[in-house]
Amino acid sequence: MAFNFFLSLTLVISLSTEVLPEVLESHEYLKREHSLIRPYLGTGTSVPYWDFLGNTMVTSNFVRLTADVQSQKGAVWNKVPCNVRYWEVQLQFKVHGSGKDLFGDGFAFWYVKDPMRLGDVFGSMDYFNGLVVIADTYSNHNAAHKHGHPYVSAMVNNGTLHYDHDRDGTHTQLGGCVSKFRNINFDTYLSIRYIRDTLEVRTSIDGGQTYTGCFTVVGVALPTGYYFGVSAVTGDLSDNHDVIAIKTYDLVPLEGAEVLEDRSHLVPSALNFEAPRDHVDDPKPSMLTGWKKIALLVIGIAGISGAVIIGGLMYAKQKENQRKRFY
Ligand SMILES: [Ca+2]
Repeated sequence: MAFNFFLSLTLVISLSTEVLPEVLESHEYLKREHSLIRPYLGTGTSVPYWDFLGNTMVTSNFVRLTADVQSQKGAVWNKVPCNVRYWEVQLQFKVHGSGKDLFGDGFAFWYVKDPMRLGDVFGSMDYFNGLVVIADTYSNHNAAHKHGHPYVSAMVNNGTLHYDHDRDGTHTQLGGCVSKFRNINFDTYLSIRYIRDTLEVRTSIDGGQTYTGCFTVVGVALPTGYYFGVSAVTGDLSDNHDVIAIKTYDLVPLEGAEVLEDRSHLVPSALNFEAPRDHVDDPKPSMLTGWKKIALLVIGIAGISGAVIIGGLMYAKQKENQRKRFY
């Protein structure tokens, strides 16, 4: 009996361990219409579901957004708007070039309202509506950062924010991590997962089959109906920015009220920006002239004296009260 009880208890425990919800709490389905997989070319010379812009070149093994050549811009854009509510995009990429110390500028993954716009943010449009995840290989403002490069970060925009290249977007980023993905022989991946207003970005760059967390941000609102894309840019510095594959998964929550929610009219927003990183502005000249400093000093001394006097009075009063209590 006792043994049976113990056995069933163990069973219950092990069962409950098994049915504990995983982090994902969803089924995953590959969405072919949002994926870019070898062989890229369909019948003829077109690539099903995808458009290309700028210097982009399609080969049989990779889609090269920029070559290791100065002043290039390229992008690949999904033709089909994403009406999947919650998704994960696994981007297999390769950034490589001849530069040992100097290389750039990087690439960006997009989920935006307006696709197919060449521009100044890693090859695509500034003041965008939606999400960008940036893999920035060149530090424009090294003194400003406590971190190294390459650096992966995210920004959500409702069309009003400017991406500040000179500061590597540090004041609009939601989160970020250093990721040494450049010029390595392993397959390198970036996973961008958006489920239940949470954005999770992970990387896989060490040849293992697993992802490592880069950052997670809660309170991110993104509508359905936007477009996926990847763009890249070179300037004075350059690199090959290659996309090997884009695999998009539909994350279907197993339960929850959001299943019925219409998210097509959401305005992109994020609850929290990361606290601005230390950045070195030119020091502002002191606005306090001589007499103002003296006035402040006087006020300060008066304040401190006042506090000491009041403190002393309170202490005396307290002592008196204690005496009253004891006698
Ligand atoms: Ca940069």
